[in-house]
Amino acid sequence: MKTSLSEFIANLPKAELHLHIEGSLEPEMMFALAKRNSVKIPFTTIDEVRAAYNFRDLKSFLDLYFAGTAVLQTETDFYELTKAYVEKAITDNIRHSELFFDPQTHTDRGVPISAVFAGIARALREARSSDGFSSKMIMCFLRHLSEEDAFETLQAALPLRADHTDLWCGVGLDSSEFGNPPKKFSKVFDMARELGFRIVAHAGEEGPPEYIWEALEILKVERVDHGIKCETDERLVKYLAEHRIPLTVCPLSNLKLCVVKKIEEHNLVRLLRSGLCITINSDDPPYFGGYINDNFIAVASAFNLTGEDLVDLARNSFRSSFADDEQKMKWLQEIDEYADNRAID
Ligand code: ES4
Ligand code: ZN
Repeated sequence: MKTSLSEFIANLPKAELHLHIEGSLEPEMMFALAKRNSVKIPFTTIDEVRAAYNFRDLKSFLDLYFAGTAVLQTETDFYELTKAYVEKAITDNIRHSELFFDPQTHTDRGVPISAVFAGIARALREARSSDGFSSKMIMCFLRHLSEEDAFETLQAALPLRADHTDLWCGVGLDSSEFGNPPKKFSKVFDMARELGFRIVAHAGEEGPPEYIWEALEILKVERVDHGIKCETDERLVKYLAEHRIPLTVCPLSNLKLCVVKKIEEHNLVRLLRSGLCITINSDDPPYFGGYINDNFIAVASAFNLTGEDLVDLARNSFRSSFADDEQKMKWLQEIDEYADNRAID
């Protein structure tokens, strides 16, 4: 069967490994929740919100992102937010998604951490039973806060672990990178590892290759979120390739945050060709102008990617996931069948 590039991408089974659930808040929902919860937001129209999605760098985005999250107050809000993302993910043919969430963004405003966990988990479990949609939750520490704060968050979350063993599998690190190196969190990540959590961290999004080394050697991450600043360190690129450490790359995010000037200048295809395990993800889709398929299309068009390249990227997403091996084999088989039956026109 011959299909167009966009159809090939849309129907390709895939996993999403880098998505901040709070960053999936669409402006329409921001307004609806602001009204329901009587929270003031610094916008009067949806167009005004979209017009504000104009960023210079990571910091300028985070300021708006944190302001937007203020409308999230109750378990129901987190449930509706997650449900909306999952519905979109299912139509995009995402089979499995690993969601980042930042409890500190909410507990600092007085929202109970249990409401955050419960709302997200309820939507994910419903999607699992109604649509077979698979997912995991990865709790991230905000790196602009202290390691002590991160410890407090982990302590507060641990009593919730028993009720979320089906979903909560890992711990990550996000927020503003410069001046907040991974080594700042060495002890709390030691503890998370000892507790059996899978470990990831944002590193080399804007920051230097040294931060990626620290994420690997000190935090002992299994995947690097972004990681695209690795390229100036030849030894690091070789290490990432040899050990097949996955990078969860978010092309439209990098474009919107001015990490790259044009999508044609993105290095992910070069890194893929150098043997790195690259995956494509959406990060904070409404803020960056696209969900996962939009990210695939932008890259595929700019670099004339073949069907094989796209299949390769989708395979990487399943292989790099924290799902169990049996489940991964099923998805990889599904991809094989897909690839055997379709060609891009
Ligand atoms: C984020 Cl794009 C990005 N980078 C770092 N931390 C984040 N949290 C939400 N989006
Ligand atoms: Zn991110």
